[in-house]
Amino acid sequence: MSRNRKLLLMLVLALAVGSQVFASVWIDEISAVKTEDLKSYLSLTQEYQDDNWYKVNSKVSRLLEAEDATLGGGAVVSNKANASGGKVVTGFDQAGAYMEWEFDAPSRGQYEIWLKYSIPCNDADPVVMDITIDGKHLFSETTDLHFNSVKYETAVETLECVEPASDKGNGVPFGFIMEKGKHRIRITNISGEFDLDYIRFSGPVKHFVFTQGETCSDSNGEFEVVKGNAASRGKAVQTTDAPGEWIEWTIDVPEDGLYSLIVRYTQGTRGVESVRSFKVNGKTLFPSWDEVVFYPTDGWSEKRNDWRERRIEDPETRQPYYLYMPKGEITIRMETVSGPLNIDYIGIITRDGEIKGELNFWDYLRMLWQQIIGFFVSFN
Ligand SMILES: [Ca+2]
Repeated sequence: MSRNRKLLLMLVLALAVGSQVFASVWIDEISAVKTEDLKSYLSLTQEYQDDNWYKVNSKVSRLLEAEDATLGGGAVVSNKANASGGKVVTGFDQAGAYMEWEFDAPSRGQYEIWLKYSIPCNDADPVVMDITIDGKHLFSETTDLHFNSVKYETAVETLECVEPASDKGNGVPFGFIMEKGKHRIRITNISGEFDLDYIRFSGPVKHFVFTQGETCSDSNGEFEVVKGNAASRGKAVQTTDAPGEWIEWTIDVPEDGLYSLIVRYTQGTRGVESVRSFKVNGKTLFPSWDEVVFYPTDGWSEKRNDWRERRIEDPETRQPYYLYMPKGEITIRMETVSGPLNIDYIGIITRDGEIKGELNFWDYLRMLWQQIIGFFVSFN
């Protein structure tokens, strides 16, 4: 083989190897872009259903302390009284700050992710973050998640679920799919600031806790306990139409979470709108709580069941207000603005909670009896 031929062969070989290397790098880059071609959560729900990704049971609940995470980008552990574990992570206030946990998923399924955090002041900018699981985004929304929307009396401490920003407080929280076993969960700051106490992985949290209307304290001690057909335990409290008179109940919050207020009531005077103001722990949390309107039900539950359940909602969006309530006792105060109103019970309920009022055997028997009487009255 001549020298020129050898050189030519070497050149051909070099070109062949070089183009191979170039091609594989190029293909890697293309596929990297492809994995980031993300779909929205909504468009994935059918796929999730087809692949049997069910939401995990509400009893599955795992709490990971922020202070146990691997930290970077300026995030550091700080002591804080009253925080879970006595510590939080601060310095999550600049782009690129991150926290990463290893989460051992107890079963295959869709997990809700909740974050317990506090913001520096009432009107702080929302926190925007990015969440990856095992280094990947599950759906497009995880690159741009907004926090800081839930109100509570302290205003700066909240527990919030990762959910669609457009649908805060009333939508379906995102489900993060994970196979059983260990996963790396990382949150990265895009903008804003918060101190994180812990992160919780769980199924939908369900609670409904209520107290009897008649188990209350009031401004003049003269609120009358009345019998009500189909009332829980057969009794309710009659609140007066005298403006400024109030009635107050105490409720035990079973676990830290988001709850709305629920009232079972009758208002049997036609053409009258009864108005009440509400306070939780002595504070009016929303401007509309100064005048909550109760429209007439069909009667006072004297002959049949006229009770209605109602969550206290935003009058504009008609969606219930969700409040962050820490475990422990709270007080709910209702003050008369105008009109009469009977209260069977008042309670707090989580988004997925089921309303199951406590009707006993005698309540059901009384309802049945009223129905029999009603049948004969209408028959004659
Ligand atoms: Ca903590």
